[in-house]
Amino acid sequence: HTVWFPRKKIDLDTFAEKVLEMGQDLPSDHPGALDPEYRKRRYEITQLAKQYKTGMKLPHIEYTQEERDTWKTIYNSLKDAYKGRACSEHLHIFPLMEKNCGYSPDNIPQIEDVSNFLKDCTGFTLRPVMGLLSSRDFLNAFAFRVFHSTQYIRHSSKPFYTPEPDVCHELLGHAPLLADPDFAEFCQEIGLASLGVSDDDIKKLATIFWFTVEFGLCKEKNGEIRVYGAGVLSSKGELEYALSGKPELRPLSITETPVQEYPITQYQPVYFVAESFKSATEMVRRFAATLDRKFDVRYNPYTETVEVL
Ligand code: H2B
Ligand code: FE
Repeated sequence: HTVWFPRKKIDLDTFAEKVLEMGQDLPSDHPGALDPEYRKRRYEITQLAKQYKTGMKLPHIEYTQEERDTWKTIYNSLKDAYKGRACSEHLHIFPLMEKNCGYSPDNIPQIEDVSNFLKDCTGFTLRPVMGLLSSRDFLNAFAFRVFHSTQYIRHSSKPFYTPEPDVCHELLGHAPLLADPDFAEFCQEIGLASLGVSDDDIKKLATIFWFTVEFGLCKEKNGEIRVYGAGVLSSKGELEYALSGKPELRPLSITETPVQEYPITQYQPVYFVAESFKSATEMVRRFAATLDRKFDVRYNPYTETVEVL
């Protein structure tokens, strides 16, 4: 039998209720678990995501002073660390976002402004989400150039740690690269490859995603190694560590990367280095061709639908 997958952008509305964990409630080891105020705030923001449907205005969040202070701490720590470490695309786009969509140490950008900016650059749009989605749902959305973004912020007691994606990870780590045409194409390629494949193949694609979009390193034109993965770009500590010579760096590989094991709560022992986003896209295409799927898919940007061939 075949696995269901979204054919139209509006089909993504069905994901809203299917959050894995930490959707409406928090596990006991979450830094905000014992703070009733934090839980109430997080609940409020996740409810807006739950109610969101395609075509609605993206939720506008009035962030509190405490939330903006947390953002500022992270923003300032990263801004310095980006120099000489973030890839050229990130370094080029970040100032454009400061100019065009409200990025600054004193302001948490609204996802609506970020989404509009991305739409103009690459056609990517953001949609609010309550928390972690399954790998399948999260990846499937990339076929439509849709990125699911949380809007709550981590707990103020631990500005440099979060066990789940938050607005800092999404907007500082992920969003800037989604404005780059080659990177956007790479993301969509993984998304298209993920439509209707087996759980085993989703796991491999999610692993490729982990070692690229989340923790990828790349080679600059001058041969220097830089960071483009959002998990690294949203952590000053890991930015320094990843390029310190301590972890093992390997070339991105169609055979090794999809099956490499990885820890999720500590710095990565292994990173994969991409030659370019274009070559990484080629690799995903070749990998997708090896998957057992009885049909081919193509995205039609005019109708915003996936065509099954
Ligand atoms: N869901 C959400 N909401 N944000 C993510 O960054 C995320 C996710 N990452 N689900 C996914 C899983 C990723 O680690 C891969 C595809 O499993
Ligand atoms: Fe992420």
